[in-house]
Parts: sequence; C-alpha cells; structure tokens
Amino acid sequence: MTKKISLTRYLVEQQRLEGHIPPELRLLLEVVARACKRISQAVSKGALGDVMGSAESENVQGEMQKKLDIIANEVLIEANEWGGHLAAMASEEMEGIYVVPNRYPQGEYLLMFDPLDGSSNIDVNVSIGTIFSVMLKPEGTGVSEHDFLQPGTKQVAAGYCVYGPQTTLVLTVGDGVTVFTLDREQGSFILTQEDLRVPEDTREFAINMSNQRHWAAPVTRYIDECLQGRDGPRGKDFNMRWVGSMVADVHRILTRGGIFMYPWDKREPEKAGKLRLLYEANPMSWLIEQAGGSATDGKRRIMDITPTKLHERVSVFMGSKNEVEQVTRYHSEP
Ligand code: FDP
Repeated sequence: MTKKISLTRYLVEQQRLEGHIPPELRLLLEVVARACKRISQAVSKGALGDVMGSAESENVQGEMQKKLDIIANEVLIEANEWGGHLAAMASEEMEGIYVVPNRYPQGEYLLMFDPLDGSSNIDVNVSIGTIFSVMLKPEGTGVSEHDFLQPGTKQVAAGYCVYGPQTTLVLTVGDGVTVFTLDREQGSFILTQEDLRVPEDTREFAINMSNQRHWAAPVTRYIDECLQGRDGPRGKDFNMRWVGSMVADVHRILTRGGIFMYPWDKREPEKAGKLRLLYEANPMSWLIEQAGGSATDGKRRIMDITPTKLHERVSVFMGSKNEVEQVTRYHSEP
C-alpha cells in the first residue's frame, strides 16, 4: 500500500528543506487548511444546515451576500486571528482590513482571501471555493491598508480549496503546485498530486458568452477566431466550459489546460474588470504560472500590477501559455 502523505507532513518536510518555508508560514497554512475543512463541512450540509440563501445584506462591492459568504468569512477570521502568525487580514467581504486584536500576538504575515468564491452557485449545488494569498508585512511598526498594496510577485504562498464532488486544496509556496484531497473519514488533506502542469496549448476556453456584445475588440476577435474552428485562422475546433465559479474553472484549467477569461467590458467601463486583484487574480495567477501557464490583464502580467486600493478589480486572461499569449498579443495590435 502506498504511504499517504498528509498536508501537515508535507509542510513539515517543506520547512526542513533549507530556506524553503519558515515555521510560522507552515503553521499559518495549516490553520487556513483547517478553516477550509470547516467551510467544506458547512457547504456539504446544504439545506440541512442554516447555510443556504441570501443573508439580506450587501458587501463592500454592493453585491448581495449569501449566508455562506458570511459564515466562511467568520470561520477564516476566527481560525486565523489568534495563532500569532498574522498582522492583519483582508477579505473580499470586508470593507477595510482586519487587524489582529491586541489580545493576541501579532505576526509578520498578511492574509488575503475570497472566503466563498462563486457565491451564485451555492444554492444550486455547483462547485464553489475559498481562494487565499499570503504576503509578508513590509518592515515597520503597525499595520495599515497600504501594507496590502504589494504586487502579486510578493506572494509567499497562495492557494484555493474547491468544494465540489471532492474537497481539494491546491497550494503553491513558489516551488510548483501541489494538490491535496480531503479524506473525509480521516478529516485530513492527503497529497494526491505534485508538480501540476498546465499544457501550453489548449482547445478549450472559458468565458461568459452572454457578455459578448460588451467586449472590447481584441476579445471579440479572439473568440470569433476560436468559434470558426478548423476552417478559421486557428485551424482547430474549440470547446467551451463555463462553471461560473472562478475556483472551479481555474481548477479545471490547472488539471487539463484551457484559458479562463473575465475581461473588462462596456457594461461598467470605469471598472477594470469584475474580478479582484488581491483575492482572486493574484493567487490564481501565481498558481497558473507555477504550473507553467501564464496570466495577464490583456496588456501586463497580472502579478506585476501594483494595486492602488484594497478591492481593486482587474481584467483577467489566464491558463495555457500559448492561448494567453495570443489574446494578449491581440490587445497590442491596432
Ligand atoms: P460570483 O459572482 O458567483 O461570486 O468572483 C466572482 C465570480 O463568481 C467568479 O467566481 C466567477 O468566475 C464570476 O464571478 C462569474 O461571473 P458571471 O456571473 O458574470 O458569469
């Protein structure tokens, strides 16, 4: 029988590899994983728990919050505030940053998360997830919102947990992408895949086609060419998949390739896009890059963008390298 390697053991071994991950980061990641297990339990209760439906409140983005958005946010905060590894947290569901209260020791890390990605899929039993990103607090006393405004290249850990037919935790600490599957009987995450790779080429794209009439010209051109299939300029037939939970769409792409797009569009031209740089685009970009793919906003590498505000939005193209390069190239052509 092959030996099962738990997330705890994997992280301890990573810590032992010289200079790889410090003990504080290891402990922090274990706490995040523990919180994800609790969220997974809440998600799986469905109509049997008081977790479905709207909470009748709006988040900072003006979006209606679901009960699970709030539950997941609280679980992550409660699990992480007392450990002594964090200085502060920022969440898609909270207006400002959450500074670790004085009664607990303050650590040197900053944690950012989208507690429940794909909220509109909660009530219909479709895969949803938690996305997280960890950075170091810049040197200096105290902690402020400004400390979070660092480019994605400064991440020291990033990952997500997808709550689907299986609960799967996908993680990078800058040395490839590792996958853990929740063993529900044992209650622990078990390593199930190392060094995940995204194929450079793909015949599958993910975009919300209902927004087609609002897209910018380079996106319209790219999708038109894909739709022309083998008779068109691309010379091959494309397939389309759109789960509508970024976490599930990106998980598919990390598993078998593809390109995920949520571009800027004319519906709200003043916004750079729908997705958030700190909680969604940065962690997913790092995972995709670590797996050999690429991620841009159509013009720049996403991870090079220095955020100007906590809830900054961004246009997103990520996945199989050659397709992301193609649509990015179209953005620079007249
Ligand atoms: P949701 O609004 O359901 O939370 O993060 C936002 C997000 O989901 C992504 O997970 C998903 O990819 C996208 O929005 C779906 O947006 P559309 O409903 O506009 O397709």
